[in-house]
Amino acid sequence: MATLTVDEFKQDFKDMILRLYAEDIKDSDAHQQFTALAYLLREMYAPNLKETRQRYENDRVKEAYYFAIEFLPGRMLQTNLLNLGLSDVVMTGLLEMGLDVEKIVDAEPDPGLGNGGLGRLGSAFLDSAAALHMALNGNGIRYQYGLFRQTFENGFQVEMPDDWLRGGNAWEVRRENRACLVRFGGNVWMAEDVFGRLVPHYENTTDVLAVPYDTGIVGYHNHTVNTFRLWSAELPTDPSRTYTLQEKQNVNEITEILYPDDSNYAGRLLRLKQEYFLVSAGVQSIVRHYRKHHRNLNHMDLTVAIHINDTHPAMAIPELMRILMDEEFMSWDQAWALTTKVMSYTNHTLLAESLETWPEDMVAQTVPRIYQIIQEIDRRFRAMQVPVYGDDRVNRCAPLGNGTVRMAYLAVIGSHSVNGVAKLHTELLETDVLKDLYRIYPEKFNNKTNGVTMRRWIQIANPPLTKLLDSDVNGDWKHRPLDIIGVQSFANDPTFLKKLREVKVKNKRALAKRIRTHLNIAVDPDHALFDVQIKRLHAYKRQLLHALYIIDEYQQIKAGKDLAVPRVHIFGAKAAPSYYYAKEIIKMINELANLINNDPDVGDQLRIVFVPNYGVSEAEDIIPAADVSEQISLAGKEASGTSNMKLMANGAITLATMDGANIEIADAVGQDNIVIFGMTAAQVQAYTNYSSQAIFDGDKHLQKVVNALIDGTIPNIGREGRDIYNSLLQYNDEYYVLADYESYAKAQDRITGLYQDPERWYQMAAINIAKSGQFSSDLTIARYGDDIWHLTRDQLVN
Ligand code: B1N
Repeated sequence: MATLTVDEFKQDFKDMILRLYAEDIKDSDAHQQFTALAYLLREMYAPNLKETRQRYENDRVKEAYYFAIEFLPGRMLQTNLLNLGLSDVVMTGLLEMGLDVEKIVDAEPDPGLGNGGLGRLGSAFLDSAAALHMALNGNGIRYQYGLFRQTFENGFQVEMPDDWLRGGNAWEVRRENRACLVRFGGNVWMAEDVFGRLVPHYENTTDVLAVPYDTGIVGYHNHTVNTFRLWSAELPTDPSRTYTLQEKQNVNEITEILYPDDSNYAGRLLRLKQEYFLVSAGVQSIVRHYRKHHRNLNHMDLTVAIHINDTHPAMAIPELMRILMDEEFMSWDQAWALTTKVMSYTNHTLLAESLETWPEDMVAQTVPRIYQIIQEIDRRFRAMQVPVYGDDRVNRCAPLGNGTVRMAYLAVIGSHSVNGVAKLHTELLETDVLKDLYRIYPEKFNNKTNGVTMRRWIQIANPPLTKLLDSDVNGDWKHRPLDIIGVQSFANDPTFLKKLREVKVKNKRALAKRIRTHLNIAVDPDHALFDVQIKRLHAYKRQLLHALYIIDEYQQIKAGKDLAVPRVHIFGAKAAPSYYYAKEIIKMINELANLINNDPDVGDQLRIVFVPNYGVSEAEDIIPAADVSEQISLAGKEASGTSNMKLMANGAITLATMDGANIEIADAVGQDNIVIFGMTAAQVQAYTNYSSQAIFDGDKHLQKVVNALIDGTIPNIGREGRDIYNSLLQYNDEYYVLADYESYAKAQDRITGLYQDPERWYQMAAINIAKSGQFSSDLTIARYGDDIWHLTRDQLVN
């Protein structure tokens, strides 16, 4: 915690603006003011960053490195203010100087270095680890362009580049003195050196300089500041060599863009290069750091853990093997024993199309030495396991197969721990996706249900709720997440429930105001139910199911039947630019919005708001204002989900299938405080003779709803409507939308009934908030630290 008076802050701020811009505050703009603030904060935590690093080194503290191809940090100004304990002083000071705090906050670019939940989870973990004094470092890629900015033109998604670094990044420090060389391509062969050791010889390789940029991750009200390192690709500074423009472009392109495919494996060469670039730079820098204090790497596992977040960084396994053998001259057996002790792996998906496999020839050409090592891992795995498990099973789960490198299998075989991200997900890994390897290595498998950081999603995003919890709830919910259970004792207290309702209405009014100014849509925060679905646009997440219900509501209204409760349906979703079907869904929902929002027959009963460019900052505005949380994926497809957790913590009622972490939310709050519908994963698995046409033919009501896609009800969707219609009928509805429709519509009707009884509704909301503590990423990361990495940490009392 930093100490500073309001007057000192004002003076420091003024001086900083002068030093940076040679200007008075009154002449500076919001971006300059943000930057000056960021620099001030950086100066304040810099000593702690240095001391944290020195403490880890001097005390030989075990450190874990979280390798991930994406992170999604969100804006950092408010997080750092909160964690340093400076929010009040700085807010007061800025107000006294007559500055517009909201404008300053909004001037910070939101780093879109991830697609969705996977990247956001990594950032939540870094935040939580620092809060718990855990030595966890982030290791990722500094993409020059983050995930595209989404705009709508005539209802179509249009992608714009996200040039987030244009105004500079105030939080990072470039550390050219810690750069590493990463080798690509060329030829490699093994030959004896003068000592008779087998070493690789390389020719015609392309060398790329990996330059790290470090950002401090400030712990909550403590002295820990951890390091979040992002690598940027540059030309090596080799004075004996000149480079052509083409060569420069080939190098720069490695860290130029983030692949915009959420949960989808693209198989592009550039992505493979990104993966090896991240892994090689990261592992080299870990080894170099370790070597400063140790004569050899024999006991590296005692102070180093490397975590592979999904398979994208799985080449960390052969890369560490390479360094241990080629540069440290360890035997295979010793290197392998060490590598598997250091490495651990999290799987994030069950979708077949997301499981990464790389063509062997592509790997052989791009990273030849790594390919040799993977071949040897494969050979030894087979030699060891075939006698025990037989050819068939081993063939099914070896690292090499069908001419490809199977990254998930490589990750399992090379790690000591493999975890899924929700109970159901882990179970399905064990019984289905990874069942052969589970049979061989049952002891490696474990579950770590995801979590979210309540500092960002309650304290920062929802100040009114924070205030209510602070004044009424006993215990220390800000430090001990489970203490939020204190809300439960108010579940029958009408005074508290009234205050909770006032909190929600206040947040809804704030969101309504933003919707009015930015999107020019009028929504009624006082009477309408805010029904929210915010996540990537993906067929398995079934935004279509939600949209069909809105058509249903609209048809009711047109038939002269008023809705019992007015609704605002809020969507936020980016589609991968190449995901044609997902973009058609966006177009359809936008045209449906156009129709409904402008139909005088609808009056105030129904609105659709499609918030463009959904990301972390948009989520901070929407989530506190949500009444209903739509978590309606086909059961067995969503590994966990995390917006479900943020929304419940903000008092939204979950409308869900029994999928991912929804199941654990249902267990926590009980069947009376959640609305569940649809098939279970087991029912989906057993439903082998599904005919969407049969369901359609047997349900007049459903026919009318689905026909709206093609009968001209919704203008301007000729082609999209037909394609979506065909996906449901001609192509037998891959995600069982029609099979679950009736159950979903009934669940929505239950929601309507519940909402009409405000006391009952806010009782449910209170219980959801009370039970959200178990989904704090503080608890999740503590379990990673205890069970997988064996790190020291602060004890959480609960
Ligand atoms: O990871 C989240 C989960 O909560 C979600 O259920 C899951 O869908 C998500 C390749 C992915 N799985 N796989 C990805 C993202 C980008 C990419 O290029 C795969 N994202 C998830 C956190 O566990």
